[in-house]
Amino acid sequence: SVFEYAPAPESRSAVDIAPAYGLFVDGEFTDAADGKVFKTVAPATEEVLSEVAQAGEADVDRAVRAARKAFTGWSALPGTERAKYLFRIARIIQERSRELAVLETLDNGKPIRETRDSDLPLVAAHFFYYAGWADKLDHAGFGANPRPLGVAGQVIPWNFPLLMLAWKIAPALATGNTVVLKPAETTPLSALFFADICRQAGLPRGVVNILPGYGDAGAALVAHPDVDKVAFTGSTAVGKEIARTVAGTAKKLTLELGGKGANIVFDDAPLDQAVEGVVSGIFFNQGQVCCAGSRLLVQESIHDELLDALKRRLTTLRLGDPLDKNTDIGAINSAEQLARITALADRGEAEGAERWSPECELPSSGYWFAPTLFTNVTQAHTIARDEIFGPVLSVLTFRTPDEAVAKANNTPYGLSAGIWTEKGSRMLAVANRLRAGVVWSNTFNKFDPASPFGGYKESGFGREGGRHGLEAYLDV
Ligand code: TXE
Repeated sequence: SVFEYAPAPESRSAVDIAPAYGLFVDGEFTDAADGKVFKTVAPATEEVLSEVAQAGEADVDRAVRAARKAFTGWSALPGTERAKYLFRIARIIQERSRELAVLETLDNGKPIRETRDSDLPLVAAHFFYYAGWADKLDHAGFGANPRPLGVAGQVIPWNFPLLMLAWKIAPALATGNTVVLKPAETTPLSALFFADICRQAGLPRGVVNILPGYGDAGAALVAHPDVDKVAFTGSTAVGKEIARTVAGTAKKLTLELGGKGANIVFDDAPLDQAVEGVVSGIFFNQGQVCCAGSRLLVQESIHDELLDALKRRLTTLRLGDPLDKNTDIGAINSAEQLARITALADRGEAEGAERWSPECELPSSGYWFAPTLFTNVTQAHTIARDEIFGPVLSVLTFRTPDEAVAKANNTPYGLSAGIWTEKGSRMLAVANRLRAGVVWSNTFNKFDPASPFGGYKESGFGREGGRHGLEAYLDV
């Protein structure tokens, strides 16, 4: 790994952030048509990192036109040629991964260990994986000569800025589509660095366009009449709004929305391993993960033993400077998100659940929330139902596998679940009855670009990753 000899803390100077950035349209960085800009802030310190052009409707129109113009040439390229660009992009991401990891940690607030060891390797892996498909689409099981859809309008969130970009852009380009992507307003920087990487890779102009901005730019993109395909990852509320916008058109749509994942621990589970999985399930990226294991379902007979072990483990977590490679818990991404988490946790307490956090000192500036456990939680509690999207775990109990399945499925969401047991038969029987797009067993948060990811129920539809991820960008 290129990070093996990185010092702790990782150096802020590993990345050169310009004081201002433009939109990336038709291969050039440009101002917004109305000249608007917004500031992006490091959530760990509230330091202003840069001033970024803010896209509006006119910019969306300009970017979509650039993508449409580029589509003719890009879609006509042989797959082997598109693959070369994607391989090149993947290699540049690897070469620049230290810089990108530091950048992502600064703009998002998550620990460098995560950006360095999870996000960036997965981002590169995603481009490598889809590069491999670009010249094999005839063999993907969709019939001969499947066609790209055209211009893809993509809107992504702030929790995995570069990884969500990779999930969206790699399959779109591999299949011959062109892209207009809007990153989230709190994390625009890595997408703009990616724009620079596209230039470095010699990607033809207009194939990828990046429009930093707010929800209004996202809404304009989704509604643009010349966008053929919409891909969204974000809140369920906005996802439903987008579904309504798209409903009256011929656009294709995939949605990856919220979750309320259950981590189910049976009495025969390898306990230490389960504790690690439960901790990673909810505290990875401060719990700001759509597939977080935010509900712990523990078999009643081992409740006390597991909770004791869990609390002991939580007291060892290190919260603080995200650039320090020993840090486990970084900052919450924004003041708004911190307010949402705080309100839901307070509600848990008000509704009678028992709150516990390890002793930990929160830094005086930035957005921070201590790892939090709630016990005595019932299914009626708000914290057992609503997505918190923060480092807050709700603990419920069960007695039988049937009860575990019923409770795990008792949510409008259906994105992820985890099962901890030594019994293979039980694992398979339970997994098959869970209404969740991904079920992990004796592990959690494992990702592979070859594995499709996506939700059941209100967690959305369509799959990203794997061969299935190609289908979302093809007419078959
Ligand atoms: O989401 P939004 P927010 C959940 C999580 C979190 C909550 C709110 O529970 O607490 O959503 O987060 C763009 N048309 N998830 O407010 O608003 C917006 O600019 C088109 C789960 O950040 O959905 C950003 O780029 N686009 C989740 C993106 O949508 C619009 C990840 C996501 O922002 C828009 C994030 C509109 N009308 C939050 N309004 C997951 N599934 O992983 C906003 N946007």
